Amino acid sequence: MDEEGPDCGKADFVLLDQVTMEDFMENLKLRFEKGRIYTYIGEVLVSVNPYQELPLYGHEAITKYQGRELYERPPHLYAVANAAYRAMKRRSRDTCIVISGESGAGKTEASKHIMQYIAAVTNPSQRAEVERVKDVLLKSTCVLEAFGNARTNRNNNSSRFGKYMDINFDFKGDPVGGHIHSYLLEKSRVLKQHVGERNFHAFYQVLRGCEDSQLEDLHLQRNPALYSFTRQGAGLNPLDSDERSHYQAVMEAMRVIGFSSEEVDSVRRILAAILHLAVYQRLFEWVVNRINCVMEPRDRDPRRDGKDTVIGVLDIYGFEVFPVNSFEQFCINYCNEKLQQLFIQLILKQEQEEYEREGIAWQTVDYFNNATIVDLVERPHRGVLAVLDEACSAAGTITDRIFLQSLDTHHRHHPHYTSRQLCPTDKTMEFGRDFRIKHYAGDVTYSVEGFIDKNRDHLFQDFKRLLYNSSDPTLRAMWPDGQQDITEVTKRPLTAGTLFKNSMVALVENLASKEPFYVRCIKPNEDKVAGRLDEGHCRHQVAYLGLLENVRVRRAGFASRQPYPRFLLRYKMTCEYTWPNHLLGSDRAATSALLEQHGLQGDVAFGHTKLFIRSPQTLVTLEQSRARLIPIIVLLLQKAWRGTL
Ligand code: AD9
Ligand code: MG
Repeated sequence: MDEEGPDCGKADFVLLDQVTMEDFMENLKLRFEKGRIYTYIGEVLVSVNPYQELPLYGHEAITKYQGRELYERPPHLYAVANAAYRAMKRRSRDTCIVISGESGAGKTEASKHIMQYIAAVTNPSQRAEVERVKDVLLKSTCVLEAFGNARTNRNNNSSRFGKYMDINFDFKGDPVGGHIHSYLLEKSRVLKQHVGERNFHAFYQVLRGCEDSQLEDLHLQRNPALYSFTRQGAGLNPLDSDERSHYQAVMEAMRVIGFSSEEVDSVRRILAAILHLAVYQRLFEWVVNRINCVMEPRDRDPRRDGKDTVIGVLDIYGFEVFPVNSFEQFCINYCNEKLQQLFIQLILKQEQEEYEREGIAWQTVDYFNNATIVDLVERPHRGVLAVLDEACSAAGTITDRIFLQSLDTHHRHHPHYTSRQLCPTDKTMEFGRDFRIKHYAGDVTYSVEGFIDKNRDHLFQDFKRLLYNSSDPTLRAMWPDGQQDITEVTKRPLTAGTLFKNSMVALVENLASKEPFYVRCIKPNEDKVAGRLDEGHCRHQVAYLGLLENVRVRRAGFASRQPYPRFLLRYKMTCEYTWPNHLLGSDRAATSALLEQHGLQGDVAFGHTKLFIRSPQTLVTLEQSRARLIPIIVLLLQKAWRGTL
């Protein structure tokens, strides 16, 4: 970290003189201006999107971080990737890297740098199978971005699906496979894009990139403006603002003419089935599955009962607020609440609890716990998703408006919920259409229009069967459920919201079972401009990401903690009283003797079962001492082996 020079601010926010928002922002800004976009809070990496190419990446930089401890070099994504990799290799522990931050903050770019680092430092012996797996891992990002990313008003390459990728490693620490979980593709984008936004990149790529003859075979013309699905982003669609009132007028007209409510419902569902196109989603899922088939580990490690060690990388859509927010934004923001909850539990709450458990003196730090918002969304029977499911399962024509009334009834006293009905003077919400949730990252007003249809996500079995019976094998493969018999089909399918909730619960459980590393991304300005850091904008993100609390907890705490046996296993060679075995009664006493010999006892606290180390420098000193001794010990062992000692 010394390499950065004195004028670049503090490389770890923990080293700030005082932990105030002003001090935090000053340091963040100073570093950003000097091109230092990365800063630590302990082991958490804070990253600010520079919106320009900086000379921070590539082969040379990777070599600088390879095999180093986190604090030995300036803060970097490579250091985090390296730490996760070393933890996985040293202790055979599954690890994960959770990348969070709002849309456009740099999560996807960060995940790509992490993957590149892992690919670069593994497989020194050039094994063909490992090379193949690495190729697929790196290329999969590009393919999935084509099908799952699009230009939005917040980000020109916005991920419209969540991605969690497991990379499997064998006992040598080389990648031997992987698996991608994708979450809730924003498929409504196929049909409709906001002004200034575009459809998924893949459509334009086909139109722009195909040979003339290929386009002719597909009966396509090159100009995206000729197709309704791809021309909307080009400018304002004059029909947009009229669509809603037209729809309501048609519904009313049908009722007056004498269509039964069941008939209207059927018409609406048939329209939805046509409009949903669930085809694009299947295509996307099929692409993901194909990649997964190719990445399935072939040779499992027999020493771990066929279980590889894993590093998981999570790059999921960031918190989103648009002028009109729908079911998709609701799911995306709920997902971010879940991840924030995990962060609080793992980094803040667990840290405090551990100190208390270990009998280490501790001053409680207050932090905002968003558990109440997660509960508002996912609580059984009453939460927003449960109320929505109830509306979807009700017979007859329950409307989005009735769903909203039901929400109002259930949550009228909830501190994080409101609507126009509950707050009639607030003209920023529309009566009978909007509800608002006070998220940890800010208020978001949701329009309930389309919630019920999107949650039901119906597709007719006839339609599935038709596509399953297609002569095109790829299309057939996308519709395996088209062959289900009628008894299976008539069972009520799980709704989109419930499926999403289940996948989030499983994701969080999965992450919590691994050793986590965090990258917290910050978007410097709303205009995607290079080198400009808008203070108000960043301050808000620092606040809602809980970064100040993170620093406080970290400062009150310790850079590292290790159970005594593990500590001794690694460092006992550095002390004459502990090498090769100690006779000091307890591991704690041996640890104390070791630290005393190094003159480091002032920087630690002794817990009941673990050693707590305050500053990173202590770890660096121990590591250096160990590194110096290893060659000598190896030499001695070799001599002993040959009998020449
Ligand atoms: V979203 O939630 O998927 O909408 P992300 O993933 O957080 O969002 P992304 O990584 O796509 O944001 O970054 C947005 C843009 O910022 C990129 O397309 C780059 O142009 C730019 N960016 C981000 N990180 C870097 C970086 N480290 N160096 C240079 C960057 N440019
Ligand atoms: Mg992204």
